[in-house]
Formats: sequence, structure tokens, C-alpha cells
Amino acid sequence: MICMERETMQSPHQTRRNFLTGASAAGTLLLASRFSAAVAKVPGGPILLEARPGSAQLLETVKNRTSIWGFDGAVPGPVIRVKQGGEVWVRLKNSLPQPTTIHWHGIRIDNAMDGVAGLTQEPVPPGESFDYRFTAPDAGTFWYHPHNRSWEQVARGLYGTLIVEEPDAPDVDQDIIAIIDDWRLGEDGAIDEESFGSMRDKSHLGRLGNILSINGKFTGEFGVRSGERIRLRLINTCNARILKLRFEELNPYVIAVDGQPVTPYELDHGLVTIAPAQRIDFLIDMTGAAGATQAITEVSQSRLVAATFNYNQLPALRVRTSKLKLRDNGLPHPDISSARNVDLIMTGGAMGQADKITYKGTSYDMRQLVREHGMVWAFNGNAGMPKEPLFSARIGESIAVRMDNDTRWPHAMHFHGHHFREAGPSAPWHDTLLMEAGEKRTIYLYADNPGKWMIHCHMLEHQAGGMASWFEVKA
Ligand SMILES: [Cu+2]
Repeated sequence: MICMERETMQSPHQTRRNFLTGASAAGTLLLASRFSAAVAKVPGGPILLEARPGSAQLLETVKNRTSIWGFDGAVPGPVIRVKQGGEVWVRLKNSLPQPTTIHWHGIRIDNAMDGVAGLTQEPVPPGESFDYRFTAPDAGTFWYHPHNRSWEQVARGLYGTLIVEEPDAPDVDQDIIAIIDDWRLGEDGAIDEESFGSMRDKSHLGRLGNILSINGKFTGEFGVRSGERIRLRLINTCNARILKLRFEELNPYVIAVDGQPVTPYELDHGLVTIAPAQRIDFLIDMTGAAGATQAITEVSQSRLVAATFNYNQLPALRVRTSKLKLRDNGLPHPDISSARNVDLIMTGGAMGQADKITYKGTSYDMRQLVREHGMVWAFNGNAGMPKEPLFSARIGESIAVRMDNDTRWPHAMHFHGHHFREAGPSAPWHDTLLMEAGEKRTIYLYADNPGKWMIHCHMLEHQAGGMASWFEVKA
């Protein structure tokens, strides 16, 4: 039994004033197409992506730009687009002061290209390069980020969007990406580096920021015309914050979850929850009047404007009446009736019950483990990447993972290389599933991608604090 003071949603750095500073709506008009620099490409060769220091204007009221790490020095990094079934070829150059990798989140990828340091590749040392080359089987919204010290590297701004385009482009007027992140900044705009990897963050809710950003800016403003149909791709790149967004006066349809199409549905009271690493694609018919403004607010902490849609003065277009359903990616379904059961029991964390936890083959009581190794969570009684996989599957085997969140905290469970679903005819595919405190959920996975695949909590401090394992799919 470990007792720590319960984390409130307010960290010491997280005053309301600070938070509001980051969310004021006044700002320059940004069009979707201007969000990201074009990718640098060698003709007939790879896209060049350099992980390096840069800066971003994250605070509206402070002149200081924030020193960040970003792909091509920017946050977010360049948008990478590829046609479904097409090849992504990226040459990562590491100009950071520490080793790094790129993980292509949600892509059912060739194992050697999955970018997990220590499992699928050695991390790329400073000054060196690594080629990622793979095909993207599923159309949808994905993202990329390092998988080495991700609790620090993602928090410093290393991430970007990977869009796999449908062969027949959906009939929309604008395709808007909204990457939402939170940052822990000081009054001068500098990233709070002292608290990286702090035991308090690890054992509680993870590193929550005091500033929101949308597409690397303190405000997201989108110009629209009345009657337009918009595809909005929301991506949560926060280390740990579960975003709760409310669409004010907007009527969005969810059309995809974690990159995979769903039968379109409306939001309940315009509210949506997006856990770290999750993506949701929306279809929105913009029915406001010319000159109007509509907003998306973030309500997990206080009511903050996350994005605004500013209607221009052009005459309204006729609003489309048709529903838009994206074409299914045709993922092979797990066989629920014959699936083999595997248990995944999460324990630990502040106020968690855990008798003994094994770490690198040695058994510890929890206080000792925290003190000596900074580990505080376990899957099936084991903290950190174990030598043996959580399970081993044959290709073509269906696995039922019975997840039991026996902790006082939520977790965003991510499986690599595969999508999975719960039972039920309309259960969506996921690559990341939010498990509330005390919740039990069974997910079904069809093992069809050979290799060693990580399973972890995508609250990156929880991952660093022990919530990491792997499974193997054997040919
Ligand atoms: Cu977690």
C-alpha cells in the first residue's frame, strides 16, 4: 500500500490565470493550409525530417518564444500525406542532444519500422540518421512521435500528423487538422524542465500542462464559409491530459476513431472525450450565418476556447443533406467466440494496492521500488518492459485481453501494430483505449502482424513509471 497526496487537477504551476493566458481567442487568422511547412523531399527519395531544437509562440501575452524540440524545428512537425497503400519513406536526422526514434502511431506497420527503442530498433544517436520505409495500409488520421524518452521528447514538442488519404477523397470543402497539446510553462514561456519525470507526475495523473496549444499556437482560428462541409481531424498529443471538448452550436458527426471509419454518429450534448494519443475525425456542416463565430471549448479543467470558426461574409453555400460515411479499411475481425483469454491487470500508482512488484527479475515492495528505481506501476505484477512477453500469439490467432484497471487512476492503453475492438456489432476499432479507474474491459485483437509489439499506457509518465509490456506475434 502506498499513500500519496491525491493529485488535484491543479498543479503548482497551473493557475487559472496561466491557463487562461494560453486560451484567449484573439489572434491571427490561420488557414489550415498554413499550419505546417511543406515536407522536404529528395526527388524519388525520402522525406527529410530533422529532429532539432526550435521555438514556438505558445503564449499570447509574453513576447518570449518557447524553446522546443520539433521535427524540422517546428511544433507540430510537417504534415506527411500518403495515399492508402502507398509508401512512406522518411529519413530521420537526429540533431537533438539525446538519442531518438519515430513511432508511427496507429499504423499497422512492418515491425522493424515501428520505432520502439530497445524493442524494434536501437535509438538513433545524436548526429546520425535512420530511414523509415513502410506502406500505410489504412486510410485515416495518424500521428508520429519519438518512442525514446517520450515523456520528455513529446512534451518538448516532437510530434506531427500522418494522413493516409482515401483513394476517393471524401466530398468536403476543407480538411482541417487540430492537434491539441498541453504544456507546462513558466511565466517567461520556458518549458518547466525540472519536473520532467517527476515521481509526483508518474504516480498520479501524469504531466498535466498549464497551457493549451492547437497546432503549436496559443489559439486555433479557422476561416469558414457558411454552408461548407468540414472534416476536422482532432489529435490529442498531450502527455497525459484527457481532453474533454464541447462543440458550441456546432453539430459534428464522428466519422472515424483512431484512424478507422465508424458508422457516423452525433455527439451527446456536443461533448467528446479524447484520451492521449487518440484521434477522432468529425464531419461538420457549418450552418452559422456570415460573420458569425463558433467555438470548440476544452472543459476538463476550466472552460477554455480551444478553437474558433470565423465565418466570412460570402453568401452561404447550400448545406449538404447527404451523410458521409468513410469506406471501411477492411480490417480482419477477431473471432470473439474462439479467442484465447489473456489477463492484463494494472496495479500501483498513488493510493494503489500492490503487495510485491517485480522489476528486472527482482521482487520489491512498492515503497522500495519507488525509492530505488522510480517505478510505481505494474502490469500483471511486473514493472517496466519484462524479458518475457505478456502473451505470444500465432498469426491468425484471436486474443481476448481482459484488462482490469485495479488502480485509482485512468489509463490510455495502447497496443502497437494492431487495432482491436470490444465485443458488440458496432464497437469501434481502437489503437488506444481509455480505461477509467476501477474499470474492467475486454478487447479482442486479431494477431496478424508478425513481430514484437509494445503494449503501454499512453500517459507517458505512467509508461515511464512501469506501465509497459509487449506481445509477440509469430509466423
Ligand atoms: Cu496510465
